[in-house]
Amino acid sequence: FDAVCPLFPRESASREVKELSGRWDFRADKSPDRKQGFERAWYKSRLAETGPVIDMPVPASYNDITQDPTLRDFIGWVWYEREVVVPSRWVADEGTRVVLRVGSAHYYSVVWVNGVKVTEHKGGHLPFEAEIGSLIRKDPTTPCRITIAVNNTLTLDTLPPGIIQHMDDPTKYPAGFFVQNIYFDFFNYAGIHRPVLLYTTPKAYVDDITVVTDFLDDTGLVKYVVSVQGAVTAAVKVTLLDKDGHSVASSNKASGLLKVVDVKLWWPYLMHENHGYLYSLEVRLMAADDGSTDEDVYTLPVGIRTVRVTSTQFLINNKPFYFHGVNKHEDSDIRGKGLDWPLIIKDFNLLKWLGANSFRTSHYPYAEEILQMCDRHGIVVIDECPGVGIKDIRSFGNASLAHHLVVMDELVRRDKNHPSVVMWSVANEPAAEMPPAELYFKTLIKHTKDLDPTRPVTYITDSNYARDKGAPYVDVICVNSYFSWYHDPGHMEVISIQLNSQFENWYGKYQKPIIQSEYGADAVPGLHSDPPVMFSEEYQKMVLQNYHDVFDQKRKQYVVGELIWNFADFMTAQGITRVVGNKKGIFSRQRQPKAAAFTLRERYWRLANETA
Ligand code: GCB
Repeated sequence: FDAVCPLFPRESASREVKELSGRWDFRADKSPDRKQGFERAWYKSRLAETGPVIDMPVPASYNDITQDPTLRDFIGWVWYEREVVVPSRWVADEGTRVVLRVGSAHYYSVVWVNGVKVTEHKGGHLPFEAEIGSLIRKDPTTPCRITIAVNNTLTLDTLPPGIIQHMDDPTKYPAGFFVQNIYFDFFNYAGIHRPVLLYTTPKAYVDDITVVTDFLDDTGLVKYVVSVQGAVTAAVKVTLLDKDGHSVASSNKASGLLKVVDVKLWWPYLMHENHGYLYSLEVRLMAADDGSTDEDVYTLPVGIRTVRVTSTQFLINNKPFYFHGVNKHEDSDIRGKGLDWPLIIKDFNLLKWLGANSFRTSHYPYAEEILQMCDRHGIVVIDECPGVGIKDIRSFGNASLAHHLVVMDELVRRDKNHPSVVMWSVANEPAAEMPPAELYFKTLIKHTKDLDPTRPVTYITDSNYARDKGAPYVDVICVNSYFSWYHDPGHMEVISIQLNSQFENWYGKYQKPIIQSEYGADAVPGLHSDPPVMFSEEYQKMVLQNYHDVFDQKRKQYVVGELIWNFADFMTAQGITRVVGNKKGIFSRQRQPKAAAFTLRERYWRLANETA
């Protein structure tokens, strides 16, 4: 299968994009073993010819779209299909590459065009694509039929891992009954979550660009490498433009170093008036002299900044950076994990209202569109892979590790050029005290550093500092703790003691900077109690305040950040500790503030003013 082009599909003078968002035909394969679609080759003709179909929006999770409880909790293959009219000039011109790209589909996908399999992909949060020009040219008069089968089953070797449990006792369960067990705390939404599109490039095209930035006094340094496909000789011209479109540096080489005088650095939100300053790197692949290939143009946003970690600090542009931000989810009513622009922009407005300067992409890579917003607004990102819930010892096996390494390849390849991404997180709360965790994390972190030597690497731990086997390999210690919630529920008086010991123990053992990567408490919106009791808005607010007192002592030493769990309430599997989902949001799922949001807002703006 084709490798994925790492470049986000953008329109240019040489490239066109056709979005396939909207209504698709859909059917869940409810046969007992879920294999009927493959056995009867549903991809060979129109889906509506092999059985009933329903309307399904793309992008969106399918779970909350209908009134059918068996679709909400469905496990197995679902089938999507739509026909698209391909512009005749794309078909007519043999020199045009036509690429079908899926932003993400959860979890395993197989794609056919006019009944011919063109690609498959494992993993729910990263893009995949296939060149389909020759297929659509075979029969230019019929519309192009795209079929995508998606399976949400999670096993011990998937990321995140899960396990299917068959219940065979006929006195308790109907025949063939099985459940999907998961080890993570969010609903396993499924379907085509990000846009599906067709885009074109010329036959010879810019396949990848890598930039690494630095600066010396007032001079910005942009090291770049352009990779080209389909050209015999590649004449490349690169031009770096400032925000006003003025050229500030250029070169005629496919790789090199651009120098920018009086550089405007990329700064985090609220740290500088130039927060989120972006240059544009225009890369031009010249047409061949003999006319055999056309010109290709691709423009990449570039933020010039550096990242470095010392034993007590996290430095951006050599200045100490303190993360005051949130953990998020891609989650909302009706659309589940489907990409939704109103939601994205609303969330950025709320982040800015809060005075948050950062978030972690808990617990999987977010849409590229979201990272582009972070670049523009100066929101700093800890980019997390879907390594959440690695709890079963079998998930530390060779097959799991091999897949985890591939996921890091795909993630770094996709996100390496975002100035907002300052650190990779390879996992969340793994069973890091188990013996195989040491080699697993040593290998995984080394692999990630080989892929990208410019960014620190971490994983998020809730293990005991004395027994955590991966901590020696991380650059920053990221700790989650829920004092007076999961431990000593109702006793806020323990927080200051336990949190102080937590920091002192970790720092004492490792002398690395520490981020409180999660803390918080559930609050059902509108539930009030004074004196505060658990699940009331007052209790949530007081828990945060007790944590903040300790952060204020320790941030003068080696604590470099605090990320609240969570930005907003989100859906989870059903269970006795979840009241229609996780309620640790400081905003409700509909993005209305709870009392804690105002507490945090006051604090974040104060912190921002101190460090500006
Ligand atoms: C955690 C997990 C997060 C959960 C949260 C909670 O430690 O990292 O995914 O949602 O706790 O609320 O239990």
